[in-house]
Amino acid sequence: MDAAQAIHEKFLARLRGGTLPERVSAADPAMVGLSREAMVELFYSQCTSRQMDRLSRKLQARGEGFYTIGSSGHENNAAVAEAFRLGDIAFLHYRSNAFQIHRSRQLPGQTPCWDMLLSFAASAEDPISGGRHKVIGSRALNIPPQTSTIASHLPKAVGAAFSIGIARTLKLEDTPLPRDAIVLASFGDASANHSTAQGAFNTAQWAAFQGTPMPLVFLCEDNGIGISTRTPRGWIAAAFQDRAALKYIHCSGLDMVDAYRGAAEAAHYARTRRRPVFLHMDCVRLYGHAGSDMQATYLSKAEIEADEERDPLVYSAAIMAEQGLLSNAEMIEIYEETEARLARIAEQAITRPKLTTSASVMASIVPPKCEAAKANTPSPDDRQALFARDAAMMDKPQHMARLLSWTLADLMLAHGNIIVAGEDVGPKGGVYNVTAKLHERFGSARVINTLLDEQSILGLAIGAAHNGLIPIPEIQFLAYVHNAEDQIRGEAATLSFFSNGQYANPMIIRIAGLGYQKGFGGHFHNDNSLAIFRDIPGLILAVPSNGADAVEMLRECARLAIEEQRVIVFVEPIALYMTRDLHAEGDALWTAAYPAPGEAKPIGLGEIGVHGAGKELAIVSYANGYYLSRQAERILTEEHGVSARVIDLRWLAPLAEDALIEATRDCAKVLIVDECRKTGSQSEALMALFAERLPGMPCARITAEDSFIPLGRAATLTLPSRDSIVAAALELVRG
Ligand SMILES: Cc1ncc(C[n+]2csc(CCOP(=O)(O)OP(=O)(O)O)c2C)c(N)n1
Repeated sequence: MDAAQAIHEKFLARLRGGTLPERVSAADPAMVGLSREAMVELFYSQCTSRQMDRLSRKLQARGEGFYTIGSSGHENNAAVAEAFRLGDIAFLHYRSNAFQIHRSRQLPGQTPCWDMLLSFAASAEDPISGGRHKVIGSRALNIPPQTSTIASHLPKAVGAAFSIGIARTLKLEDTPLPRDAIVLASFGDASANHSTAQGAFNTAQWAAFQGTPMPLVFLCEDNGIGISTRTPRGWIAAAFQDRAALKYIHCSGLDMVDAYRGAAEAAHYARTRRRPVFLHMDCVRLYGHAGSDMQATYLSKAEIEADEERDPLVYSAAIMAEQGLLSNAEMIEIYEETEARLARIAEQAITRPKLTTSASVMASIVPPKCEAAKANTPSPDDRQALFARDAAMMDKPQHMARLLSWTLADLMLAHGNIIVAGEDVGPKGGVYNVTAKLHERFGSARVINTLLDEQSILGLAIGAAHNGLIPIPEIQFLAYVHNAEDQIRGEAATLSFFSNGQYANPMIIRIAGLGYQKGFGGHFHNDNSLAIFRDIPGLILAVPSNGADAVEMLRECARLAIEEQRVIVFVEPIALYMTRDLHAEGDALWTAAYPAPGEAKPIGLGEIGVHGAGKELAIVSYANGYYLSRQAERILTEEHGVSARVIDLRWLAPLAEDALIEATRDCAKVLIVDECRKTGSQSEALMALFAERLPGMPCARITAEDSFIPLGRAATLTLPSRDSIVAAALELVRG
């Protein structure tokens, strides 16, 4: 028999036969502060959650539903919801339906079952994801939707908890999370082992250990198994009950009163002490992992039956009976009436419209524009004070690193909700001084030296963005973003899509990267691939080649984050940070004077740079490739009589296709210079673009080899050089 049916029948048989079991806990409702009304309401929520599970399986069998990962056995999430406030943002495990159902009681006018059934049916009217994903979530209930990647929501939960303290210190008004809010992040016992989860626990501990407020409850819903792999008995308790600066609380998820006791204690501790808690709740997984999972292939019949005997709904019924709250007949009536009511709602939900066009699917990839946070227009005096110690340098041309640093300072002065976070960005000012003096100017609450963990840095940014901050996280070197890539690819970039544009996490991720460094090297400091950013829908990838552009591009990125809620990756070419000269020593052609905000011509998203007007050849490049192409162009003109123009892409994603076609259309030939590895490089997209949009245009490319970068003088052997660009250009032009 189907597990859901077996458990259903056992529940009814126990109620009809009057054979309810002993409770698994002696926790007393009055002692833990659980009122009689609340207990009855919890029972209702639990029955609703159970019947939603049963219904979703039936809908899937009919081809009307698309998701059956169940919450059965985890119904005491309702008791957790009872212990938390609506203002407590909840990043939930996928078995937490009962949490959402029960939380909805805190807000009048909610229709959680209708909402969830629309989601089961993948209807475009599903209020959380618009039919894009079956997720638990509700904007009104302060439950952002989570992706399927287990544990990946934990770093942002830490970030959100951290941001509550930051907002408090900065006295920011109107942040989405109240000042006394706490954060809830739930996950399974197998997920607790994931390095992402472990990183999040460690980060919360690291912060709390040094007194940083971290009002956060990690809820481990321990059902003893992850798909088919058993968690060693006792592992979660052994691994978590004695960690530095992490309070451990255990409760039974089989007993409503004990679950509430544990959750209330955890919430109280996190709220009053502003310190993190690990709440360990025993649960049972009743229907196997998900729809098609056959438990019998990896669990014995006896094991499955033993689990079925631990049904929390049966224990809740025992509590109702013990406390004289509901008779067995009344419980049967509630259970069956819930089933019938939900079935009626489902018949309506499955008729609601689905997503029918690619445009409707894609409508929420880019988040909606928002009311811009109030920019404080700094007075000249404010700016003068800000830059007092740099005044002597400010009217002289400077290199990119210093120009970026001043741009950051001006942005932070104008927008009190911008924070900068990363490894060593504080008093040291970062490895390349780009965040120099920001710490002394804006303090530790806005210029945050993080621990050494890229997932946590990006998680901090995502969580802080959920709370109305505009984070500018820094990744020290491009090669080190890869171990945290999912936080961009799977989390930050997907949030608007999966929440139908209701949630956004605007941020500018600054990353120092690319090759050509002299004297400091090896592959990991000269990583020359941007492939991982090129295929992420909605992500903006900015790569300036010079300081003047970098200033205006960073200002545009701030506007895009603040006004348009965009996620931006801003890659800064390390080799050009301190570069001053272009053609000859002392020419200072790669420096620029720092323009105050509004003084220089802005560079909008998608605006490319065009140098020269030669018609024989257009060289299309970016970053170091653009710099070298500018050197090559002079040789081509002066020594070979080739008239060329050099185009700087500036924005690699989205590619400014129309602008590029317009800027090259009147040229005879196009040479693409790409410093990234040939495979996966932008040159692939550019070759395709020219083939499609300018058929017949002779087009060639020069790229880096598919190699890693070696040390010392060999560091540039695999990369395009000024001379190889000249050679490739001559070959193309002269045929
Ligand atoms: C990073 C990642 N790896 C693998 C998976 C596939 N997967 C989905 S759920 C799951 C098991 C999770 O078990 P547990 O955390 O104990 O939660 P439970 O399902 O038991 O509630 C796995 C391996 C995933 N979703 N994400």
